[in-house]
Amino acid sequence: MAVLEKLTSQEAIDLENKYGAHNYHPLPVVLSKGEGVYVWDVEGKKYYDFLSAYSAVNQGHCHPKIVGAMVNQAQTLTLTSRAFYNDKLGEYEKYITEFFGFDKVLPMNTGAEAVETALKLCRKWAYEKKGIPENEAQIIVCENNFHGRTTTIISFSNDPVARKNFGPYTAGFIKIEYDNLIALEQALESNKNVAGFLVEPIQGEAGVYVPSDDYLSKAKALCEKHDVLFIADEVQTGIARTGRLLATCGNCSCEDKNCSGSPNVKPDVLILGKALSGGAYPVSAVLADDHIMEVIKPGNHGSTFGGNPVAAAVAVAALEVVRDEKLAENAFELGELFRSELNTYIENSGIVKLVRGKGLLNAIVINDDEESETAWNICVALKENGLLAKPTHGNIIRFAPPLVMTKEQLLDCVGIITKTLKEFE
Ligand code: IF1
Repeated sequence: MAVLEKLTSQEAIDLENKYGAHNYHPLPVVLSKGEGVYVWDVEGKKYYDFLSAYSAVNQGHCHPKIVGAMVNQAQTLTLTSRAFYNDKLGEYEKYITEFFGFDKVLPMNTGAEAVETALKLCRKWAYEKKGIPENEAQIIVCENNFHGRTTTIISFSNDPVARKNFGPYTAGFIKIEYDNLIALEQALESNKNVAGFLVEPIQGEAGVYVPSDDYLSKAKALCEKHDVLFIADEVQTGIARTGRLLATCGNCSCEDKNCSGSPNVKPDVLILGKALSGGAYPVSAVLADDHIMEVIKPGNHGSTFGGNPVAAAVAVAALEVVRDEKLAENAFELGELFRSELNTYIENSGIVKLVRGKGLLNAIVINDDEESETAWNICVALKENGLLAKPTHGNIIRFAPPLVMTKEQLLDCVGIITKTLKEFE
């Protein structure tokens, strides 16, 4: 079979099974086209995308402005490496640092690379600025975290599937319970060599756990008290996903009329990825002010593709779309509507325990145990009914549509979701 012939879904699935590593268990759907909030499978069936590639496609599939910027730059200059300067990186660095209110950015490609970069930056700052004895730095992380899949990152994961048989593990991490300020204070007071606290403003993979309203601000205050860097992993929660430009919300440039100013925390180190490119290209970034970023000297860190001209052009376009199309405001309003509609359904539901989230990062908890197939079966039924979503852990289904969704489309999706859930009541 000539690979260029149009594949059926089953042929495409069979090819992946035969020639690809089995590191995922995808829903049985083969997508071939995306536009805005919609995707199409190879047989031409149309779906609402309610996962947005795990919050990478916040600006909608194939946004013309972002794709245009990518194609234009790709036809001009794709990659110079950082052995030389290029005419796009400095402009991008100025744009993104002013956009989020930091002095400097270290450009990388994937979220995990940006997390690794932030860990290295934190450790180097601890040795050279805080005076922690070399190789003694400790970084506090939260139970049930998800920060990526590299060996160091899974070293501080407690997900056995992500961690087992990948040892020996990287040392230097202290795990505490998420959303527990007493646990954080105790860890800070009983370990003199703490360099940083790495935290997701909302734990996405764990099941969209939104912490108490004052958690992030009080955690930041504890970090300041102990001269520890507050490192926010906003790879999934950033770029307007939670109804604010950033879930930490501090120091951002948006004039969001809904912004109650909470939690209004400016991280010492901000990690971005995913929707920083609108899902068009791997782009991630670590932002910090000079007194932290200045510990990085030539040769300390880098990447062949980090800060390449295409990434720079795409990221500027992706951020302009967030600003110009007021995606944070839209996510805030549609998120309120989504949870209100789902809560009305839940009042009389036996199958759904609750809905939780912020902005358009939400999840429902299915009234069944973690090992059950119910959440998976609901997602297969949702697919049949024209909406794509996937369980995170066991009995939790994450709902994260592109932020360009209209109110009418959202209510259409609520109709599909409730119609499908009724099939399982
Ligand atoms: C997979 C999860 C989501 C992230 C946070 C860093 C990264 C991620 C908060 C690393 C990546 C992705 C990875 C993808 C599925 C997806 C995911 F289910 F794995 F946990 F979104 F919740 N920090 N999350 O969420 O970024 O290196 O992937 O660019 O690995 O299965 P990356």
